Amino acid sequence: MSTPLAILQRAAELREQLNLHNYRYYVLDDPQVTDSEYDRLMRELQSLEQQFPDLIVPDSPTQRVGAQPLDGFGEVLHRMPMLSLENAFSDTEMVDFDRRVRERLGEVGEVIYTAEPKLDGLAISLRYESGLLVQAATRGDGSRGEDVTHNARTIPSVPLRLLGEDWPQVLEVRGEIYMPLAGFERLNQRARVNGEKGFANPRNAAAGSLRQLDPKITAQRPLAMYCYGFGEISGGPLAATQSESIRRLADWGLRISPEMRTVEGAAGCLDYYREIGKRRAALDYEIDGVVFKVDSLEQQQRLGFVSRAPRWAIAQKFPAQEEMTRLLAIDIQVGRTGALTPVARLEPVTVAGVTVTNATLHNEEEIRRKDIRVGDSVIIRRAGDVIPQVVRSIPEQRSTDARPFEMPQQCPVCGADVIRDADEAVVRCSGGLFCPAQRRQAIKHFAARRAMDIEGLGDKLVDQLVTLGMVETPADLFHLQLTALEGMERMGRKSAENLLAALEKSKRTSLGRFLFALGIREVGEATAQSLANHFGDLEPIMQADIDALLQVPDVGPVVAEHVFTFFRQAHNQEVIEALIRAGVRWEAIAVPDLASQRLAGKVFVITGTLSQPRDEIKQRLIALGAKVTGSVSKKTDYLIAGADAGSKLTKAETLGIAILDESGLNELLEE
Ligand code: JCF
Repeated sequence: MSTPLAILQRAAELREQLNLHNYRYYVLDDPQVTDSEYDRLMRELQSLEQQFPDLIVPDSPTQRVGAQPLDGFGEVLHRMPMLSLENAFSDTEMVDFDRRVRERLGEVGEVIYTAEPKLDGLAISLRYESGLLVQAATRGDGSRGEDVTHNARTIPSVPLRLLGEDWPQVLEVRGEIYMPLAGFERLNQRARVNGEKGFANPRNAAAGSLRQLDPKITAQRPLAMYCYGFGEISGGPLAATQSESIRRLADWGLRISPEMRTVEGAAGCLDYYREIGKRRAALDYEIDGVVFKVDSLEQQQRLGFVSRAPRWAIAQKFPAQEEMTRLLAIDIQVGRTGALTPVARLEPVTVAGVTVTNATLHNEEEIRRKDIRVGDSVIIRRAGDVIPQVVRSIPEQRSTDARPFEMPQQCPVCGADVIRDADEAVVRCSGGLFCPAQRRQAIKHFAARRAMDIEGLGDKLVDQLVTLGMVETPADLFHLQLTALEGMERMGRKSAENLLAALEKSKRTSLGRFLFALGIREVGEATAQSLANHFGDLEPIMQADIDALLQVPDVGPVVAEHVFTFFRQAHNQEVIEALIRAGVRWEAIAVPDLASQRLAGKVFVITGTLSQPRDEIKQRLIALGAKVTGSVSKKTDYLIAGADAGSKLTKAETLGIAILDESGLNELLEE
């Protein structure tokens, strides 16, 4: 059976549209259609190709993943070698490079360079013949690489067919395959969930993903490509300059760096280097420097090569973000909620210009996963302003007696037992506010700007006050005396007076701030405000049971439990009372009197799929005085049952509870 003409035409149309949408999305980052529209077109093409298999062509967007895994990689001979770059590790080396270029060219004026970030991925060469991708190869040793065509085809920013028609018959494009940071994080996250090790860095992840025998695996990896150079081109160069040649690639649907610029002379290069350096942390990919190339191809030709590196290009490297040092000890820090965090103490090492002596290790699980032991040689990474991290250890250099790390069973600060949260990787000190470490943090939190806003009571001062035993609970702050404060280190009469004035001023606060300042677990600013608005004053919050707390917008079972438990502790009740006696006060918030409302005392359960969000229905019922709970019991008055209601509906039926569907609910609400 031959394929009807109309079908042939439709398939061609779909291929063209899909290729264009793909280009808009992955290359230009500027999609024209929604994902669902794209999916719809793709499904239509797939279904046509299934009915009429002779429609399938190699550059069909349905054909990115090949059918069979390979047995091994073939070898590719690069007809034009894939070059490497000379490095400059300082401004001086960059300036020297520019001087050598001008001397060789006999140039009196400034040289124009193209500038671009140097991606930390792996180099690849794509070969297009008659506009079709026929081969993709890794760099290898520059002369011979590996054939990774089947995998390169799965990368959405690699066109299977070039756009337009003014491309040369043979076009070899060189560029970098990399893994965007967001995708790298997601990939490693998933690996961790599956109990796998994950990749050490995005570069390894990109290389590991491209060198897969099964293209189905590569297809699932978030890879992307930027083009920056050329191999064989039939008919000669594409333009007179590097920058113009690269721009032509963009017209054919190839992806080029939006950061590419042309700059003038060494000064222009150094400006660019600094600008990219500043923005480095904000880029969605890792770079290890900046590449400068003489822009004029005629000048490039005259400069030529030394061995495998062109004399017309240089990579100016950024200072390394990773260094090796020794892990001297793993200390434990105790946070405000008692969480024990391991901290790496390091032999001092300079990373990207800053001396690093501490690094985070997150938690016990992470230390185990990375197999980090005291005494190990470790790789430290410091990127942008983030806290330095221990990336990995080098177990090969480990002494045989190094023991795996174990969390202490007792809090290193107060000696209380350590407990492991049931569903968390976190271990906590059970000492509560009797633990000096937690007390210190609790007081810092209490004084913070968004909490009680006690101006001038910074972390250092809190540390001193707690160490000297002058403050044990937040309430003690309000009994500090001028004479005692004056006698403290780095505290004069004036600052002592200012602190007392700030303490006095902070006493007049709001219920929301006060609740937040108490530092109840999982109660952030928004939840604190929500509790305040719902209950109006402190007393009803302290009295509320779990059910009552669950009526508050955004309060779920975990938060309700923390709030309930907090106010049951005698210690917390005492501190609150002491604070109020010291003069801490707020205006009560007017709340509607639910007891007089139409649905006062009625208990509702909501189940199944409804046309409005469940939380919205819940809030409307609560506003009418009702209580909304999570499970059906004898106390339930009404079950609101949407579509596909399950066990709750059955239970309500057996208990003989009134059941309302959505229209019944609407009637009730509008009554
Ligand atoms: O981004 C890169 N890693 C990169 C590598 C950029 C370039 O323009 C390059 C390169 C390696 C060699 N250019 C050459 C000639």
